[in-house]
Amino acid sequence: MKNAELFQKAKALMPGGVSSPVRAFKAVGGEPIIVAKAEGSRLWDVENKEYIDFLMSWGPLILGHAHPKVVEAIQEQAKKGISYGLTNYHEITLAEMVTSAMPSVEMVRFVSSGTEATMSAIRLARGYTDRKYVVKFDGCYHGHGDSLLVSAGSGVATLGIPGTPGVPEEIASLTLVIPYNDTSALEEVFRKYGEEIACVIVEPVAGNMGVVLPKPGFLEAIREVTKEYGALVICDEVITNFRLAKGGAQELFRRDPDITCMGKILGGGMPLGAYGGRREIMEKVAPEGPVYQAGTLSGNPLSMVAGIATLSELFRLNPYKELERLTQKLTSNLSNILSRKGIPHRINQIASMFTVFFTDKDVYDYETAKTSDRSMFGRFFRALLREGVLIPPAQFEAWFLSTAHTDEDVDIALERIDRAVSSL
Ligand code: HOZ
Repeated sequence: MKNAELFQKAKALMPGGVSSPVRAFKAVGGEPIIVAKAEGSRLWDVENKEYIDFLMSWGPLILGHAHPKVVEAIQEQAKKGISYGLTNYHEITLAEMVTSAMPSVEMVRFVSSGTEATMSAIRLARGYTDRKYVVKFDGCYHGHGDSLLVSAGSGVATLGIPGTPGVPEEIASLTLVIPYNDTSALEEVFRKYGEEIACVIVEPVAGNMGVVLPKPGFLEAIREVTKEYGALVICDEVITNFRLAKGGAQELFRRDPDITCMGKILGGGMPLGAYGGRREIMEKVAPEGPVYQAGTLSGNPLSMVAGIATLSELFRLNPYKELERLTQKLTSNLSNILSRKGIPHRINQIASMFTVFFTDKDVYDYETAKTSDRSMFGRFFRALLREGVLIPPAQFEAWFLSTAHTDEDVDIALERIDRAVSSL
């Protein structure tokens, strides 16, 4: 089977030939690969070409592909039933793991994706405060819910889709967008709309305009101004939960959001999201309270056991220091390769996630992220792919490392990157 033939067939059957836009490799040129299998740090396409994988399914696979403990947990559970549509005891175990890892989360509701988590969290914030406005930051991406697709990052930014056809103006106008890391704009928007703002939703470390770190004082300013005006803080940790530390970005930056959205690593690669927060707020969720949200597959036992197996192994290994060392080895050598070839760049890194921007400007918000030379990124991506290194097929995303990546993987990847960059 050939990638190209299969992709032609896929295009006739699915919009763009994909189930999610960024997979079409549209912004980087060239045809996408069709995956056959993956294990550890490696992935193979249907032509049996092997890649060292730094995409890692966009973040969930902190233990690498097909980790034996996760696979075994899924297999064992599958024999006992794939879905019950009733509460299973694994939900209670995972809820205990989540609430003890993140002290700000006293109660949690499991859903099936990060998008569902953020959509539900916004509804909860509006229901709790009885207010309508949501503040979000330019270039942050919180899934594809109507209120959150305004000035969004990720595929919306990558494909340059301006507004969002399908989202009525009346709904879009309830989302107030300001630049990331801009404390004055934040204070200004609260001065103007403060009494009507339900919440501020933020990626504590942005991962969907590429990796962008919060400036000192930015997250603190969000907490202060929301407290002053009685609005809630929703921390979107779908990428950062269990990635930056056991307790996510909120542990690292000592933050106490009102609601936290989770996903990705939480489900170890199975479809799983969650939102949780202070008891008093979560008690507004049905059936305890009046804010309705439901799902036939919510709390699905396969996702639960995959999440439990992933978090158990992660907590046992506590690999954060080692992951950071390996990631720094990759980013510092990658930066040297680019510098030797005279290619302007900035690498924004935290823990085991990072983004390479082809620019000579520091990247601290979406405007500065957009100074990256995207045609260079496309050439870089394609050259890496030819050499057998898979990275996100989009500028405004993050590379991820896992515990399955070794020093040898990084050495081989750097040799391939060196060859690829020479060919640019
Ligand atoms: N940035 C997205 C998730 N955080 C990429 C995945 C997708 O859109 O398919």
